[in-house]
Amino acid sequence: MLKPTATATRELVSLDGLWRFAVGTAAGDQPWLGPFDGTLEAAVPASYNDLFVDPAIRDHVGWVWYQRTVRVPRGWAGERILVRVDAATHAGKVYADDRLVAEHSGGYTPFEADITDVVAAGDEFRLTIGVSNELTNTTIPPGTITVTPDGRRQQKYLHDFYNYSGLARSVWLYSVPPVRVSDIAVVTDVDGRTGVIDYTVTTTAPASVRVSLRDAAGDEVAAGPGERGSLRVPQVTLWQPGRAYLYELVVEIHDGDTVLDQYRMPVGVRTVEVRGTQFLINGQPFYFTGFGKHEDTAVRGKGHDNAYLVHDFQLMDWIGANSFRTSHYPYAEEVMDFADRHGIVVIDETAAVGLNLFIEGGIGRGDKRPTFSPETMNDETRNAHAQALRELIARDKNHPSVVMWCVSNEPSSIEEGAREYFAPLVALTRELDPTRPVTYASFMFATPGNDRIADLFDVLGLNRYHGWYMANGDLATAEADLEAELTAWAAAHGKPIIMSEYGADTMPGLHSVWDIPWTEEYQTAFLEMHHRVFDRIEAMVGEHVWNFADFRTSNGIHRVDGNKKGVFTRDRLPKAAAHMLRRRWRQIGSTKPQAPRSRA
Ligand code: BDP
Repeated sequence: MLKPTATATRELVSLDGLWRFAVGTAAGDQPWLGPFDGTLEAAVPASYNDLFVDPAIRDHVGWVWYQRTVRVPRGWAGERILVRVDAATHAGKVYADDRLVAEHSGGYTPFEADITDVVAAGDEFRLTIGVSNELTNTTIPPGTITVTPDGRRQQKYLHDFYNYSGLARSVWLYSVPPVRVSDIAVVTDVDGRTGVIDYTVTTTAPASVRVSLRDAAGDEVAAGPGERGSLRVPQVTLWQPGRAYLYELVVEIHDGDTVLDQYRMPVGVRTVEVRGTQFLINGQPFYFTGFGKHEDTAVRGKGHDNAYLVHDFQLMDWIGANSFRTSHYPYAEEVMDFADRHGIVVIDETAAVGLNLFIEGGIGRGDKRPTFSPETMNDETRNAHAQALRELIARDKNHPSVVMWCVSNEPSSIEEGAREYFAPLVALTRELDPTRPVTYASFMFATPGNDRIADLFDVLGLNRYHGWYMANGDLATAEADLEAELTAWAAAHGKPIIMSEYGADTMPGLHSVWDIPWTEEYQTAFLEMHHRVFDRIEAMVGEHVWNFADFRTSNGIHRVDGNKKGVFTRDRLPKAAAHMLRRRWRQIGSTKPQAPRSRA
């Protein structure tokens, strides 16, 4: 799905700002039929939960409503007119005046409505968007709705981060020509010093297509006619981690000399490959350093914010991180574009987090129901998961920064039914994108002996908490356990391993000369212990600390004002461990560190 953009033939109006807002039935039974009662207004983009002080809004389970008046630019007569919602978490319904024009499930991927037949150029219309935060056993991510004895509906879920909801990303009104480019797919390769760009253009009607590739100076370096083809760029400048270089692909539809449509897209030329226990980018072994992140800030919740985008990437640069994982859902497209432009490598994850009744919310034993069964994660769940994969890959397939798809975070891969659930999803991922490796982040109770799905994947992602949830406060035991575990995984599969999560909750300002959990010294010693072990294991190809920053969670006795495993606080101040990571990562760059030779 193409990102809306302004070109010679397309226009774009941002609908971000303040919208009228109402919760549940406060807006009436059919809120789209007229202006809401009440005076609430909500910011878009932002999660709505923390904007208000009313707990009834924060804890509401079900639909909320956003509304505003929109004027269609008068020059748009004869064009197709669309509304694009970058994200409605977790389900959305769009109404133009009284008419339902789009519905969508899945909280982190975009959808759009063609409203050409409902509105007119130059006129105003009422745009109403309903957003539901409900999670069930057939949504991705899954959850359960319970009712308290006094009749309150409560949303439970199997992940720890807070269930922020609303219009957390931008909403757009845009125009496109009737005959237009509806999709573009590029796959890049390198042949000696020549870059190869295979492209496929999809159009809404048979049309004469021409593509042109411009370098960063704007000079055409390759061109071709037709809906598909292969462009060759002699002396190509590659997209490299830390050294991004982007060409621009200009796709045009012509009728004689008239340009009917034009779309412009950045393209980075790079290759990705798994060979043995190595992860190669442009043929060079790549060692991932960085974080699992969250889209999470005070007040705006998961609302996209360009200031935090810039600042987070500045901090990743400061600390020497070369990569991150979009734990635990697809991030805003602005983030992916920024990673493309700044050479940050991304592992792109679906919102399939919490497919696990064996653990709940990270720790603690859950109930004994099976995770995969008709009553729990079933065929319908898998269909929703497949749809989430389709939409993720449709949206992000052209980003050079994305080097791997992550199908799920911490599924109960040890239970009966896990393989039947995951094998078709991995096959679907490979069919949709044969070029990128596929991974999953495995949970701490999975071992090479009991895990049923690891062999389906190219790279093993391990989320492990030796020294935190296990052997808490005992780093000597943790070190031995971690080394034994990594050695066993490496021996069992002969695949590259990324530590996709390791981290310790840390309260900034707590200090100790001993190994006392929650202190800044403990977080540092905990991470250093991991690094010693990683450097001794050949199959390790990366380390992603959990988490970049502290983040909001649902309530629970093991959470103090949220999850505190951040290397930065929620307002992005460094804890002591940040300085240690900075020394290590800036020194190693993207090259796997070698363990110092033993002093035998
Ligand atoms: C892991 C989850 C992650 C949690 C983390 C934790 O993947 O989302 O935040 O544990 O408990 O199980 O800190």
